[in-house]
Amino acid sequence: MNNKKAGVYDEHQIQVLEGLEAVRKRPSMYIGSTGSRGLHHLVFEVVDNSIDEAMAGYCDRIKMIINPDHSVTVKDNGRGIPVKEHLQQKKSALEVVMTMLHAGGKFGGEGYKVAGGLHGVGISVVNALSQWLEVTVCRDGEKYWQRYEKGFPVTPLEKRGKAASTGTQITFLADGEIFEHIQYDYSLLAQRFRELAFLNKGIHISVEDRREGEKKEEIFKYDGGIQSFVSFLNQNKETFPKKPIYIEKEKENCVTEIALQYNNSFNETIYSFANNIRTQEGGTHELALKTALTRLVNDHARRLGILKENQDNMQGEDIREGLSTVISVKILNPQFEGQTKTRLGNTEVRGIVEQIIAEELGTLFEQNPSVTRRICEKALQASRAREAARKARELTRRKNALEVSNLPGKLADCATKDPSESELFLVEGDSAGGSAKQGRDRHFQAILPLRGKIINVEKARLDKILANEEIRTLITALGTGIGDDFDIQKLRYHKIIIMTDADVDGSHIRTLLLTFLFRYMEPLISLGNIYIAQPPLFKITKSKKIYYLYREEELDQFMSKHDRKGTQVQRYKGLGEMNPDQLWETTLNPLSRTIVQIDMQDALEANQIFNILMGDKVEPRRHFIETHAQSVRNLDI
Ligand code: 0RA
Repeated sequence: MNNKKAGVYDEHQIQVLEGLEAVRKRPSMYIGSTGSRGLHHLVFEVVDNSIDEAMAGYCDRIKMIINPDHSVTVKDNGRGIPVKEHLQQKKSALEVVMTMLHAGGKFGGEGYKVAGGLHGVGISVVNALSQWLEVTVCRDGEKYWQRYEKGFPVTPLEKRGKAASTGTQITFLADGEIFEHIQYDYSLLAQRFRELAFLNKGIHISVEDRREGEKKEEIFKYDGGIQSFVSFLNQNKETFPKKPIYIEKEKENCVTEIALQYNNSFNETIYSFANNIRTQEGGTHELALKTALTRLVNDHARRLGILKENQDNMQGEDIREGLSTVISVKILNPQFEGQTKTRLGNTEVRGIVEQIIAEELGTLFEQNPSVTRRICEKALQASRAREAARKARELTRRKNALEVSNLPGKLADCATKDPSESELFLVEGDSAGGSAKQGRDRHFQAILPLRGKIINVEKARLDKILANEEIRTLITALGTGIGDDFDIQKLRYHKIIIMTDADVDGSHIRTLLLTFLFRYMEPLISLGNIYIAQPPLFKITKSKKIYYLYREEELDQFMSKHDRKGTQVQRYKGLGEMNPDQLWETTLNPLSRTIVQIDMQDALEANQIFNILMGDKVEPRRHFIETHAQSVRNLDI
């Protein structure tokens, strides 16, 4: 090594040697791992320095390139790393930054810099873990260049011509002896750069992959900052207000930005950041946001008379139902705590952020009363729904506990109490229900007529689902409870047979029922307890003989085989047109009927079925039910 040959073992040299040795000996201590995460961390580390320069207001363009040889270039138009001789070290400032641990922060002093956690370890760590690294600095009209290997300079700092602008360019090749592999995941890098572009509005960040067969380039630049971030999070959803609410304020050296917008889901999404680092575990800024927002919405709800004097305050979770929020703070000395060092600990931030929300968001609320009203009303609705869901859940729990004595009046139960021989028919409409009750074998067949429309459980909260009469009746009749309370041991019928008309309405009701069962009683499907009845489409009377046909094609076949004279064809429009005897013979009697089992033996297929049945699109759902009805597995014959 150059340094050793020179024989100069001054303080700086020893520090560098010890530092670089330590980093190469225990890389995980500095970058978390030597796997994929650690590898990508190198890039983030270098880019963070450019971002720091941008946060200080000196840089608005950053470019990252994955080169064909798997080295990475990061270039910015900041001030450029200082190159003058460092008085104490007798080295250029650049070399100090590149070789000494935690040297970066010694310059500049002021400004918002990333610290703690895995970030902020400094470029020297990247340098130490690189097979080689080359840095070009444009400053004071000059272009400077230097090369390093495994952290040590292998050339002196060279002047390489004139420079009209300023900036820093660093290219490094991660050391294959240190890392498990040096294959970068473009989308992982792009995702973080998109995030950085959201968090630092106006900065132009471009990402380019120049590797063979991977060539692509993207540009991230968001003048709306985190307001654009929230729009991005809510894309493809119905939103309110149209543009996310946005506030920005600096107070006591703490820059706070908040953007929020409701969407039509019931989920809450909070992304919080401190100095561009995602604070997964939250912390003082996130806590302040939640507390202040809850207080603000409750205050306004009372002022607007939406929340009456005798009513309790709404809870935070009610106010945040369907809310997407991004909060980003930039502070001077961030303290990161918690298991993964992703919780902001700075106590002073709490008061500052609460105050900013009260003032800034408070003003916006006053200036936009219609928006404020809608937010308050939405929260109140969520609060009522939560209360109703709690009561409804309790109710179904209690009902299940009381079992048979509380069975719904509409249910015509069977005589046997042995679930393994019991069948429950879910029948569309009262008239068909009446025929089925008369036509069934009451020893083992129970009938539950379903009158109204079944609620679409995908489009409603649990409270509304459980307020649905048909659903409640069904839950009570089956005896198992739902969701987390589901207990297969309590199932009262081992065969549950859905019996609906062979028309669009019937198929709709069947779909809604299956959707409910998938969502809240999934084991019934996977264990094969659910069946679909196959009532006939046609009744043909010929020479006092009766034929039942179950499919359209069968009619043509029948007609071509038989003489039409004296042939009466009746198309059944609904189950209600059959008398009890006919219903028994065609649809109920295990010896003559056909029923289709809905099964989910193949997990993959099940997943697909789930998606089809759960999706927004009606057509694939209908198609699924129709095709399943074709692939009849006749279990009774
Ligand atoms: C130390 C001091 C100054 C700038 C930088 C470091 C700096 C580092 C990096 C790393 C990548 N890009 C960078 N840009 C700047 C301030 C120098 C001055 O006062 O002019």
